[in-house]
Amino acid sequence: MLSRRAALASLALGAATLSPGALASAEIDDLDTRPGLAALAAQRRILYGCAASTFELQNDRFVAVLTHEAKLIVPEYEMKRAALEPQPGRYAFAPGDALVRFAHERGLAIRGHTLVWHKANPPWLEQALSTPRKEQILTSFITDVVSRYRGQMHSWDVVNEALSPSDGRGDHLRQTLWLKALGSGYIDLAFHAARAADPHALLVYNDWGCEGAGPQHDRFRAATLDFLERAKTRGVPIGAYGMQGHLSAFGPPIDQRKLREFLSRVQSLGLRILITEHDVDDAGGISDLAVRDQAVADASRRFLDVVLENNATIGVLTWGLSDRFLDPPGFQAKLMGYSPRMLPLDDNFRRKPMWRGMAEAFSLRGH
Ligand code: 9MR
Repeated sequence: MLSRRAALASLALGAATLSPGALASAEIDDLDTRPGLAALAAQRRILYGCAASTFELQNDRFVAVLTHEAKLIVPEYEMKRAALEPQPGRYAFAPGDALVRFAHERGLAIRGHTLVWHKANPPWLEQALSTPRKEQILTSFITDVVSRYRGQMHSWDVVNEALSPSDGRGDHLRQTLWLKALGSGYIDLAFHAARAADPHALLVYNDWGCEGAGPQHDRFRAATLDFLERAKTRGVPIGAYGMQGHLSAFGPPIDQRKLREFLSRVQSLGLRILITEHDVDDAGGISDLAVRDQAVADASRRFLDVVLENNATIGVLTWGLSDRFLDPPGFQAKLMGYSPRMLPLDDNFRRKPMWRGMAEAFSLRGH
């Protein structure tokens, strides 16, 4: 199913062009021209980027802010299979193409998200996976999509969220339509197909579950390390571990020691580390804005300080840049009567404490 924003975006997209019109000079004057996150990160040889959508990029003022702050984008929705292949074998590339073109015109890198996931799939997929063509259903999509953008992508999230230790399997794999149809070999098939279609893009295994504190996360970290190690031993061409980095401002704080240890073990497997979807959920706290913003900033900083210590870390992406485009508030936030503030910029594109914390963390890296 299309998300609200994706549906709006496909309506708004029309001829699939995202070139913004000229900005009124008063609007430009209003924008912060001090160095953005990407410039600060670049001084430490890190990429900073964010998820973006065709819907958001209809806003000229936001485009100016985004191109100032970020050096890398990732489509929030447009390269998921539900968006790319709504009918079997009939691709809808226009929104994805528009984002790739936008990135190139603006001097930004772009990464792809995501080739194999148990969510955001077209409705026809599950039935097609019960036919003898099931393996091809997996690999031909990867071949077609990765080949189309060959040489143009910084990296691809090849497989997303395939682990779920609580599902009880020795290999830690999540029970999904892919596992059911193809067995555990689907992971290897996917990475090899992606590698064959683009020899240079960094291939990423992307997941959550290793960021947090508590026994569940200990188990997730151990499972992830075991999974990555076995995949490397089999010669699966995984180049990086993508840590999503969805945090919670008012939940248990992350355990920096455990996170540090986990990331150095990822590094010792010869993998790069990319933070792919960082944001900080501020649901559940008190409603005072300044307190919430500071709690978000503190949680982010606590996380990024550890992540940036590791020199296998090549970049940090937030899952969006401005609170303006966040999905509608969840039930809890509605009860509290406030909208979520999970990202570096507020809903008027002004820098928040989270922005300042990130800027400081980038500036301190390596010191
Ligand atoms: O933020 C995305 C939301 O707008 C989409 O409706 C949803 C389904 O496509 O995916 C969300 O992004 C998810 C990402 O693709 C994978 N990790 C979790 C993200 C947040 O839920």
